[in-house]
Amino acid sequence: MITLCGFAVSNYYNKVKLALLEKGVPFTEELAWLGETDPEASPLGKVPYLKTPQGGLSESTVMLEYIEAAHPEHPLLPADPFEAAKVRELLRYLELHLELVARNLYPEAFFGGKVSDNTKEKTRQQLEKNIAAFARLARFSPFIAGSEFTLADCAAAVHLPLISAATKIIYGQDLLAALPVRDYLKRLGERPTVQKVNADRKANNELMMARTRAQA
Ligand SMILES: N[C@@H](CCC(=O)N[C@@H](CS)C(=O)NCC(=O)O)C(=O)O
Repeated sequence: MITLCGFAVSNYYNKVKLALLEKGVPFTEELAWLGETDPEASPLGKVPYLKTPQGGLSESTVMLEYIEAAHPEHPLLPADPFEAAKVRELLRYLELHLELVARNLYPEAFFGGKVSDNTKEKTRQQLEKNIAAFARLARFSPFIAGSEFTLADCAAAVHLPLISAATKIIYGQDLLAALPVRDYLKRLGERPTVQKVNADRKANNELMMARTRAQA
C-alpha cells in the first residue's frame, strides 16, 4: 500500500493525490508538516513524499511517473510514445516555467512578506514569455493535453489557480486571463476527485491556521 505524506494545503501534494484518486489506486495519507518530514523518504525535507513497500520517494512528478508505471490500469499517460511525451512536456512547463517562476511572488501574495519591485518586474517578464509559450502547447479541448484526462491535468488543476491568484494580487491582473483557464478549471471542478482534493485542502488549511495561532 502507498502512503502519501505531507499536508493537503500543498499544491504539489494535491497533484499526486489527484492522480491516485483518478487512477483508483488504494492509498493512505500521513500528515507531515514542514519540519516533521522523514529524511529517509524526503532528503530535502520537502512535501510531498511517498512511503512504498520498497522505500521512500520524493519529488512529485517522479511520484506521478512511479504511480503510473506501478499501476497501469486507468492510464493517465497516452500509450503512444510521442503523445505521452507531449503530456510530459506540459507537465514540465507547468512546474518549471510557470509554477517555479510564479513562486517568486508567493512570499508577498500569500505569506504576508514583501517582494522587491525588481523581482516583481523580472518575474512578470519571465511569466509573460513562459505563459505565451505554454499557450502554444495547452489544448483545453476539453483537457489540457487534448481529449483525455492525463497527468498534465493533475498538475494544471493545482498550479494554474495559484498562478492566477498570485499574479492578480501582485499585478492587479491575472496573467493567465487570455487563456481559457477559468472555464477549464470549472470543468475540472465537476470531477468528484477534484472536489475531494479541494475539500481536504480547505479542511487542512483550517488546521494549519489553528496550528499557527496556537504557536503564536
Ligand atoms: N520539486 C518539489 C517541490 C515540492 C515543494 O516545494 N513543496 C513545498 C510545500 S508546497 C515544500 O516542501 N517547501 C518546503 C521547502 O522547500 O523546504 C516537488 O515537486 O515535490
